[in-house]
Amino acid sequence: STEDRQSSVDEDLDSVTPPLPSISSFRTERRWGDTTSYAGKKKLQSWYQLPNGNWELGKILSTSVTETVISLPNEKVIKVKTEDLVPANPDILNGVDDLMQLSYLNEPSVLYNLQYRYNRDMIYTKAGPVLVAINPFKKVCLYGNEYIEAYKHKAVDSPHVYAITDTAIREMVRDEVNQSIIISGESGAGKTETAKIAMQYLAALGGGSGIEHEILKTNPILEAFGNAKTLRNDNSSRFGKLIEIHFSETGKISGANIQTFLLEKSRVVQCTEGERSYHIFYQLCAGAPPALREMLNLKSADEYKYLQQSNCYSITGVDDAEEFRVVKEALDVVHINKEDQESVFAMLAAVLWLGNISFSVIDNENHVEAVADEGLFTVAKLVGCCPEELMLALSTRKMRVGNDNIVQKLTLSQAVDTRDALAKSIYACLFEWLVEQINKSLAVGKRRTGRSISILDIYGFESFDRNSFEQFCINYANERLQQHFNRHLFKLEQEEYIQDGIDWTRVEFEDNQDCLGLFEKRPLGLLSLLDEESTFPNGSDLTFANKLKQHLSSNSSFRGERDKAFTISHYAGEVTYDTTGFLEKNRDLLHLDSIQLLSSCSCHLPQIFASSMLNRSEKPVVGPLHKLGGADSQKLSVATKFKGQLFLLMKRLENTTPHFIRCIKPNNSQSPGIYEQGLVLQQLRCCGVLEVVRISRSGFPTRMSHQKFARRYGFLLLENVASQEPLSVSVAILHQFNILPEMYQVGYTKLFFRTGQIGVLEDTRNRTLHGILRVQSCFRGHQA
Ligand code: AD9
Ligand code: MG
Repeated sequence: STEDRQSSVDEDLDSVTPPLPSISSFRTERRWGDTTSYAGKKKLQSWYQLPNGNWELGKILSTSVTETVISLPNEKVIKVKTEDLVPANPDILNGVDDLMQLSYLNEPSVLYNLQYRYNRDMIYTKAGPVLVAINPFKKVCLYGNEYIEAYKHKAVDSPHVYAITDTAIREMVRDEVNQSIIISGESGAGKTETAKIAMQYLAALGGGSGIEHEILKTNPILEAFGNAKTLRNDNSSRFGKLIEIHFSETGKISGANIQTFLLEKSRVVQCTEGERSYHIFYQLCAGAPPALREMLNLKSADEYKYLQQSNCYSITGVDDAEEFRVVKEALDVVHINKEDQESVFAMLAAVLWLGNISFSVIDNENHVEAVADEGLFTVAKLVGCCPEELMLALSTRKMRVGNDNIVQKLTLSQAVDTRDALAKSIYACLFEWLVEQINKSLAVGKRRTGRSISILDIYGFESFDRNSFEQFCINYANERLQQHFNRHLFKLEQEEYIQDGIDWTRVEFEDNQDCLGLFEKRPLGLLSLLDEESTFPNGSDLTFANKLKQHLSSNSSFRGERDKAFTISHYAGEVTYDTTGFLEKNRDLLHLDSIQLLSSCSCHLPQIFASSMLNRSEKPVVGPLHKLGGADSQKLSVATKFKGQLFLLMKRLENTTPHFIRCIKPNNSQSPGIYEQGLVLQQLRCCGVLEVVRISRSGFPTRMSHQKFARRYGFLLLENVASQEPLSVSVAILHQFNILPEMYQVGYTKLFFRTGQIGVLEDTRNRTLHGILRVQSCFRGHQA
């Protein structure tokens, strides 16, 4: 409710009813602090920023226009410039469960409020319509059946994922509109856990048909195949996910559908020190029973080159063998039969063994040939082809020159790239195929009602020391989601203004359309230029970077940098991208030879993969490439495919009522109890929480009904007003205090104020009240 964002202060102060303050005012005084020196002073405490950037709460000892003396929590007393102080909220507002209730909505106050709650395991806080969730990095006692029941029956109303999910269900039923729960935040902030908590609530409320168990079991499968240990998160999702849960007319779950985005395939073949490849590889190596081991010629994880590079095989507290059993059980639940499961494991083993295939130089032009060793034979057996064909596919490339077919031998680096591209493609196809099978199993029954709740768990904004193509795509997605977020909030605000007859054209909102345009404009946008350059056989990262500088430098969100780099000014901050590898990653070529090899295999999965690759290559977007470059397959570029997915996603989301959850990571060490202010602040900026605050401030954020306003400030009037009607009294007050016309608006039922306007009135009111109190206490003193 935005009726009055200062409500808790008001209620407290309202207990002092003018003009005759009663004894109950004593309670109020005590809570507000030292009353003897209160009169004439505006604030008791203020935020002071230490040189290290952290904010400390200072008690004000004395103050003038230029200088203020404060005492800090460590008892130190210092003299500071008054203008450097940022107002702090009264203690009574400590830990409010909606940030909008704070009288002062500045950064330190927001940070402090979240920290206050976090220290008490209250990890959820509202910021107006948004739910902020701070990762506790420990078990907190907030979940399970008791809590679900409590939220279901509205026995509790503190902010929670359950509460927001409950609202989604109710609004779906009430308005007959599909709902979405949009979860964002940076790596390790708790998005995936939050999504699971929301699913748990949906399953509990909409369960009954049995399909909810299947839906919950998709989590261990997707996490095994799509999550990996990274330096930021032991269980990091390397793909984005939208799960749409369908409901029947009676409110029961009737099915679901999962869509995934941009799996990080490069991890399969290369991985940074201390990180791991996808969990499933280690689970298979640790947990496969003897018969399966023998069939796949499986070794332990540390015998595979792909897994060796990062020198990390286990995760503290995780038993990969046990996880393997969990995944197998989950595969059973989603109806993937034993035979298919075996094929899946065979593909995984094939990928691992591919990495062990090595090459030897065969001539003095550095051409190579795959070595006919255990690796080569095992891969051939696992995919069902003859070893010679595999050898050829990895060491040569068929080309068409004019009307002739020629065979070109590959150099070592070309051969390694070909091998790795094959491994990546097999894995990515396997992932897609699994999702497809899961979707078949979860398919919505015939009696579709069209009602659904979608949960989006997608990578948040990323800004590292070195940012590449992946960050480019991810941040583009976030730019789109941010626009969706802004427009939604804007709409909410606008509706409230219109409802109360306020001229909302005077409310200004910033949009990130400029930055989105920079990506999407055709032909001179980042994505178009990238695709264009990707089609040129002589295009390189350098020519791409130069082209960007040539065409985009006039755009205010773009800046060319030295060394093939460029900077984009995102809503969440500037990010500099290094174009190294952009073209190759965008082209993501798999040679036709490899596709042909897969399609000739006797096992059914490789055949399916090959045909899905060929199907995709039918749409020639990265066009002229094959004509110039040989027999390479045509296909959609990665960026274009992603853009298409994103457009469909946005279209789907636009037809839903959104609910936003912003996950925050309180520290970088994945440990409980540590709250790093700077880190949190930066995330609050990136995920738009401070934007919510800003948007609400840029409008008329303080609202008060005519009655309440008249009651609260009426006694300050110096002259009698002819009418006692609340609106007349209110207008008289506004005039007496010279509140400028552009600083407020009069609605049908409420008065709307710009930020800070009510402060003047509050100060006068408080001074007047304390004057009255002092007179009274003097009076009482005399009597005694
Ligand atoms: V990534 O972008 O996929 O790398 P996420 O998904 O944002 O990331 P994730 O949900 O995986 O983060 O959370 C990281 C870890 O934080 C989990 O493995 C838990 O150990 C921990 N976590 C997150 N949320 C909670 C929670 N509500 N309660 C307890 C939590 N632990
Ligand atoms: Mg995740």
